[in-house]
Amino acid sequence: MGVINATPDSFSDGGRYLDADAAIAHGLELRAEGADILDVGGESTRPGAAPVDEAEELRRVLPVITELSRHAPVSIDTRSRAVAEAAVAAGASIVNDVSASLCAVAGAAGAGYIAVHMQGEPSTMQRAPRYEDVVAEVREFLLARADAARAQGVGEVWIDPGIGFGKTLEHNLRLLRRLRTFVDTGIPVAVGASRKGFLGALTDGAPVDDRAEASLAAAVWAMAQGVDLVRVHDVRAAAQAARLVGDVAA
Ligand code: HH2
Repeated sequence: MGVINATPDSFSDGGRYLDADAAIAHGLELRAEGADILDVGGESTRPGAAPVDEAEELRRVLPVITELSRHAPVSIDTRSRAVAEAAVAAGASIVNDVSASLCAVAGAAGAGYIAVHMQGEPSTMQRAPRYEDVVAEVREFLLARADAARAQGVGEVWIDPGIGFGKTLEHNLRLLRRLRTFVDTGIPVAVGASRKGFLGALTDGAPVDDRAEASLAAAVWAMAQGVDLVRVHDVRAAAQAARLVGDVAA
């Protein structure tokens, strides 16, 4: 899955694809590089990000989804019911939901659904994330959301532990270390670690545009644990790695 952030403030590429033509061109490039799904978002959910007005979010994503869905499967990355509904009407075939609350939209539209775990809200989630047992709690939450999605008639469901969404470095590492716990549920698993802050912390402070190798390592780790979907900014390298991991694991 290749990331297209049509936002002014995303943590890694904010402002680069706010213009619809630039976002579409970037999406086509990611498709050519090997992305199976193009993930379009119009609201940054980075730690500390402020929520975006729905009308503005719609204005950012709809032209991009309308065009890109003619070329590839598109997911809408949103926390807003209205945006998810409009996006699937415009051609998105998957609802990628970091709020884990929009499965009814996916069910009604016959779309796929990605339930992501987040503790708290983006504006405050990194202040003091706390768990008794992060792996068990995230697993239990995601199983319940997958059940809810199926009850709403969703056919294609993924669960995503939500790396960086209300998690310390240690929480992120535990979730990555124990990805098999999620894979063993039998539900397809998605992981998004690309360029995230914990990779900076693990690489002596590499800035966000210098985390490509660490991001690739995280994606390869996830794929080798049996994860079905990796959400990445740098598709070319991840697609090559996916082919290699797929052949080795076959
Ligand atoms: N992470 C981000 C956004 N959407 N979706 C899923 N399924 N999993 C993730 O880990 C995930 C996600 C945050 O990354 P990004 O879109 O690059 O940044 P921003 O939220 O600043 O736009």
